[in-house]
Amino acid sequence: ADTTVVIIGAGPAGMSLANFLQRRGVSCVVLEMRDREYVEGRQRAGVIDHRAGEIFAEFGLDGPVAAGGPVETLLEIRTDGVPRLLDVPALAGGRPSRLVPQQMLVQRLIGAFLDGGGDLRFAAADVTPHDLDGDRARVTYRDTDGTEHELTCEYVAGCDGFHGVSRRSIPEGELSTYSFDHGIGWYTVLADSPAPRYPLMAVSRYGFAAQFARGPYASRFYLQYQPGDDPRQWPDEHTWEQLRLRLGDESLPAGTITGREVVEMRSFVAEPMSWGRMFLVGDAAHIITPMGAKGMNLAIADAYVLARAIIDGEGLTGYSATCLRRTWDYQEFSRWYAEMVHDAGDDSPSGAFRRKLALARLDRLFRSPPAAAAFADLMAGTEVAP
Ligand code: RFL
Repeated sequence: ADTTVVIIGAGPAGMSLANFLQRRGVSCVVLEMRDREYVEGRQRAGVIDHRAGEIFAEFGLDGPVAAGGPVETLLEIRTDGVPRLLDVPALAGGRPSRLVPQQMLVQRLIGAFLDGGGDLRFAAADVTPHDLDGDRARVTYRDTDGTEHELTCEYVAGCDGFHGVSRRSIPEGELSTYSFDHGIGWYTVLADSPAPRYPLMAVSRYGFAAQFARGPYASRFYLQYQPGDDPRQWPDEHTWEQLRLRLGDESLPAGTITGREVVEMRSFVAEPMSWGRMFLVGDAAHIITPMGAKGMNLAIADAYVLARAIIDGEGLTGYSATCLRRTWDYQEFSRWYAEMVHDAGDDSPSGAFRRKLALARLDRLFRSPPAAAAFADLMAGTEVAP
């Protein structure tokens, strides 16, 4: 074969896997349909959890990848403007997460892989896997000149996100899919506004809002919106007004908004996560809501399980079951978290009842050490036995 693993997609999943394999001398080629500038500029997630940090450290990538990322300390939960602080790393037994914006993580992973002599081909068009159930798989693509190329390999790692080609290349009927619409509208803006002192989640009768640091002078805000509303039509002044109400902070300065996006609060899982020589990794196999910040961390954890199985040569039969166990654990966590903070701003009679439940759930985190520890454990990221 031309290489051991063809990796489709150079996001967090694909570039983590590529670096793990490279560090253990397993050959791979990465095919990415976009150009480098695009891939390195895509802003999304911002936190690598403690477990992901351990994984990078195991491959000597802690410094090159996670360096400089401030350690997360307290989490602020503000209820109707009243702040309370939760020491999540301490509650998790001293396991802090780290602030590393996704585009910085991807930039660093690409840099480390190329510095190590890695083979990464950008602008690869029409990437198509073939012979996934044969003795050897093939992947074809076209370069920018339109020239067709073919790579033979032992394994194909489908790291091409939810809309990629990998999952679609598995014959229909071989996968069971599960999807869920959480029925919550979420609007996110990226703004040049000072980072909050602590990651901040605010629950109020005006709805949910959150603010997270994306570097020292940038923040990502999230705002819940009512079904039927279209926040993309909101004037920026309305967004700031809503943020001030929900965060209970009249003096919140209005910065320049540099990005606006409606986030689908949607979950999706495909089972199994492999078929023949194709292994789905990250968003190609599952989508999770941003509540709990697990999307990118799941991608890194999947990449780790696949890399270990290939490096150790112990067979790949357990890959899917191991990854799915963690995926469902995190899906449940994310749903629980979303219910806890989104039911507080609905004034219908059943909404008023759910608001009380939501506040009780939040309150439990501050009253019950076991409840707080369970929450913190999931925030830090869990290891699952195969
Ligand atoms: P990605 O990042 O989508 O990367 C897939 C790569 O594959 C390429 N590709 C192809 N290449 C070749 N041929 C094809 N046919 C291809 N099709 C696609 C794409 O160009 C791309 O480079 O998937 P990956 O690597 O699995 O990583 C997953 C994460 O990106 C995702 O889970 C997170 O961004 C989700 N997410 C968050 N996760 C967190 O852990 N914490 C967060 O706070 C968080 N916030 C977020 C988020 C996602 C968001 N959006 C918009 C989806 C906030 C937002 C707004």
